[in-house]
Amino acid sequence: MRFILTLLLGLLLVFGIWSFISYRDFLMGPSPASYEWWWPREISTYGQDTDGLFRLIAVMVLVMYVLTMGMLTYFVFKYAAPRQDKGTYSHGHHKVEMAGLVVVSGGLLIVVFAQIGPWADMKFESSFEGEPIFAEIWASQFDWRFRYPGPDGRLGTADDIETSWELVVPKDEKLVFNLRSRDVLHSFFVPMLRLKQDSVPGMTIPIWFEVDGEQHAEAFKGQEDTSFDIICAELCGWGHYKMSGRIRVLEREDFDEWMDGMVAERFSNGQIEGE
Ligand SMILES: [Cu+2]
Repeated sequence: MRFILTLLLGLLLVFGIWSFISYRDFLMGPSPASYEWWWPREISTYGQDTDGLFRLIAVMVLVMYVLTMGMLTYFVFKYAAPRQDKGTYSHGHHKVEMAGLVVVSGGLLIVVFAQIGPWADMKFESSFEGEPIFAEIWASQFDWRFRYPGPDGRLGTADDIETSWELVVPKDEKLVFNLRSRDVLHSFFVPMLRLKQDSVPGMTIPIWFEVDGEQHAEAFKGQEDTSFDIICAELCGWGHYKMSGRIRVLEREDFDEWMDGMVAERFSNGQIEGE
């Protein structure tokens, strides 16, 4: 029994490390070429920071896992040995417990300080102050809708352009969006941009991203479809599973052309107010 238990725990330890390293075979199935370790490739300007944090935490978790599983395996083996002596009562070891606490707190402090910069860059308004709102992103059960300001450059007017499913954006520009919800909590998640933000009914939450043109071209080299996924990352109701969308990235000129086409299509009978 002792040997079987030890063997099983040891196998679990090895399997844990194996699945951590070759996660694709366990979690992702056959992955598209644009996948890296644990993630699709990042193509946004702050993607490297997010990945750096992810790797840091992942490695810390791996170390803790190996340490605790290794100790568990060893102690199960050691203390399951048949012995003649009586059981003893132990009140623990103060110094060892303190050392464990200090190590764990130290690890958490490293994470705390490592994330301050990237978090501020991604979430604080100071990093996009003064930038105009590029578009509104509306979440509702169960789709994404995008509202552009239209020719007058102002949101909430008669010439606004609304699209659903597909968000079209220019590359290499810092774009600020207002994220809003029509009904319940949703979460706007774009894995390739390393962007995730809850949308909350009654709140207007500004978010931003900038698609790095070179990285985008690199990630989709040789592929016809260069758009990528939007996912709802908040269980928002029965249709949560189908609440998806795409982001299509264009050069600025092509984007303007696309926008002109949208305007022409919507208002071809000259119905924009004031015209
Ligand atoms: Cu949702």
